[in-house]
Amino acid sequence: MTQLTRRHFTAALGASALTLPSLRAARASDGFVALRASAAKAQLLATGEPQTDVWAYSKGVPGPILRVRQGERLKVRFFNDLPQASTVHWHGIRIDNAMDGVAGLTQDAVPAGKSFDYDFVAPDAGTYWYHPHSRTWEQLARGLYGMLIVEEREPLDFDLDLPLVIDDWRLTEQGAIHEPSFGAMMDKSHAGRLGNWVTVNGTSGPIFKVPTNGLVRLRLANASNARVLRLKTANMNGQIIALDGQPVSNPPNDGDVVALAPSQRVDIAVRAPSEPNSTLELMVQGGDRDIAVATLQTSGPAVEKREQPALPLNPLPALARLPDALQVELRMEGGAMGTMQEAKFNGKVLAIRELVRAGQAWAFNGVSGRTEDPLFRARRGQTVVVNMVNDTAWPHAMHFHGHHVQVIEKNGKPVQNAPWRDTELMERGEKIKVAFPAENVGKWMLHCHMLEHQAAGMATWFEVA
Ligand SMILES: [Cu+2]
Repeated sequence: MTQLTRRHFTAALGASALTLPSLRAARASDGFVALRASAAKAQLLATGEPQTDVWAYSKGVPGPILRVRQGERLKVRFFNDLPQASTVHWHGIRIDNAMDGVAGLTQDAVPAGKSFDYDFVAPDAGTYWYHPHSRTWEQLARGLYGMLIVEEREPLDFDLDLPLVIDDWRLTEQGAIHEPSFGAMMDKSHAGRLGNWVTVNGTSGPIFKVPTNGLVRLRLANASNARVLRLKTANMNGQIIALDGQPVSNPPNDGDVVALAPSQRVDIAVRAPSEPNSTLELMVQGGDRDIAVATLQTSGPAVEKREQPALPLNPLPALARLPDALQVELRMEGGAMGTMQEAKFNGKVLAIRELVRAGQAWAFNGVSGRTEDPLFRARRGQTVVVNMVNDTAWPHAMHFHGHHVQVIEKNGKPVQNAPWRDTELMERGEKIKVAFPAENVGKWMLHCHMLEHQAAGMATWFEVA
């Protein structure tokens, strides 16, 4: 990793176990849970070092864990006490379109001082998260995110359910959020806003107590603006059981590294050591060395060993016959070291120099940024195949709203039984065909989740009618 400092390691020592508040009990009489975005302080650096001024949901980084049972209704009253407009997007949920939280597409941004009621059913069990979809590149980087856990209809037999949100912050030496670089073209046109400080659940190098010999369900989410986290799982002897909320039976095996792109999630079943006070470290691959970002420490007498439960599949619609599918081309262009000469922006063709002056650096099919017309319109129930070509020198994390998609072809080779994901990581130069049944009516974003890329042009939308 480029800029992670030595201090990170020392800061890791001495942090104690911490649990996140859950809002399950805190409901108003009308069933709404309050979620308030405001300025707050967070101890991102080690204890004793300065606190950081952040923006947070209900004063916490991350915000409260929202838990709901599969098929049940989640009602959240969002209050905006930020100095700017905001929304809440429920990432990965196959949601009612009006509740998707995209400013300017599915709702007006909620002005400062106002509130908005989100009210929806979560059809799929799994690990999801929430964050703003308005100036996301700034609001997420300032600390606005939280986990959304949809529990299986029948509780699964794990000894511990442990949601961990990993974030990559860009901080000054005093621990302040680095503000001068917000929106910097250097970040927009390269890898995005990479940070220099990693936290897990808002703490640097936390230690989590886990039951000795217990079976732990780790729910990992990447809340970084742009950093792809490459998790090393070999030392944990863990098994991937879900990706982006959806259970997987044949997890991708790429050595022992799990690439977690911005916004992606992975659930890992981990068997804790059978001796008390033993530790397992969650390692992230760095440039020249690996970094322990969190520690699991066994505590208490050994619990009886239990069988690992299988995750029940979610009711995803099946893919209809592909020969009848709507075929969509999506060529990704631009960025530093790219070949893009010009692109259309706000209806006008601009040469690359003019684009950059307008804060843009990327394009889909020669068009930079969201337009009046969608990339494509699909009929409800129609299978859509999107042929995504990454004609840039950078990786991208392509996020589909309201749907999960399946890779059917990679670099010209057919792929069988790929996992269903809401975000696909594409390495430079890669070509990926994804397919999905367009079953969810409405207007849906399709964008890169490296947030500076999204802000600089890598954003479009599609409509299901
Ligand atoms: Cu990107």
